Amino acid sequence: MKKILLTLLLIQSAFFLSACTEVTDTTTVLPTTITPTTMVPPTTTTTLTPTTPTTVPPTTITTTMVPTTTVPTTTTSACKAQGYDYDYNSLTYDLVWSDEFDGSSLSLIKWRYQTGGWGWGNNELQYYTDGANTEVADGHLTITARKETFGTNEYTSARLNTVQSFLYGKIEVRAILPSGLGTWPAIWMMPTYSVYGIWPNSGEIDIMEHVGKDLNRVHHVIHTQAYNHQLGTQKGSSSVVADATEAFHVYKLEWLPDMLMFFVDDTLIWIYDPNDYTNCPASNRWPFDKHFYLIMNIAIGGWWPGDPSPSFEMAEMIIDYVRIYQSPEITALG
Ligand SMILES: [Ca+2]
Repeated sequence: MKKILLTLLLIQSAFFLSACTEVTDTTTVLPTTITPTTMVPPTTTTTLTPTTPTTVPPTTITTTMVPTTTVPTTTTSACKAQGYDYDYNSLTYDLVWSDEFDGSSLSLIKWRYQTGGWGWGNNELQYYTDGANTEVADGHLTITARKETFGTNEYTSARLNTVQSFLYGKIEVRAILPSGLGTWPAIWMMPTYSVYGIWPNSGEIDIMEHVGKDLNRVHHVIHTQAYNHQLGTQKGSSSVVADATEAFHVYKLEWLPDMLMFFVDDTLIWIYDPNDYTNCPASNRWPFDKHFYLIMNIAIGGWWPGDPSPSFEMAEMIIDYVRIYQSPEITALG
């Protein structure tokens, strides 16, 4: 059953890929250099600021910023993402978590601010504040990046994490992306606990990334121990969403026990299935069997997006809702 369904999925995927213009090859995605939360520095951030950020490559910086965990980085030999027997087309889903942003303030029961201005391992320029760069009104959450001085940072913005974490499910975020050179919005997921070791060993799922210098190209990327930008082996894909910075689209992840499916609206853009690359995926290719939380942010500057233009003043990401569904059939698989 699984193989038949997978075949159907791949046919379906091929159809969508052929129907979608300008889908790129999975090996050509630009490096994704978002830094995981395990690398968040202590409150005295200056000690972790790159000493020569304009010349030190990301790999070196990231390596020097891994202070928080002692979890071994060795991987298990057990095959992952295998042995799950389910009928994809028969799965049912229940809404288990959502924020429609219908109120007048951000729910701090659902979200927490991640603050700081230390470059986040990517030479980013913004300081993430704890409320001054977000607004909830008219059914929307708006994250605003601004050119304004905050300490030693020349820009401010916000980065929000869900308090709750999740294992498998559908994650849907309906959003209008910001535009402007140097902007780097992301909707992504990081592991709650680094069970398989520090980044990238415990994984990172980038549901949506966009950089202003490549307007309207939406990226979907995963990082693992075997596949990550430090090695130049990250897996991902992208497509052009012609009005991504002007109109709402739904950026969706379907996270199954054996594959990750990335959608824009109802169009399947890419599937990550580690069995496509190896006969017995271990955690170095499939760390996605642990709980992850969702992150939404706008970074400014950094190695991938480059500097904003001198005329940059502000940019907004408008989020209509975040909805997370889980399937009892998948949950029952254990
Ligand atoms: Ca809404």
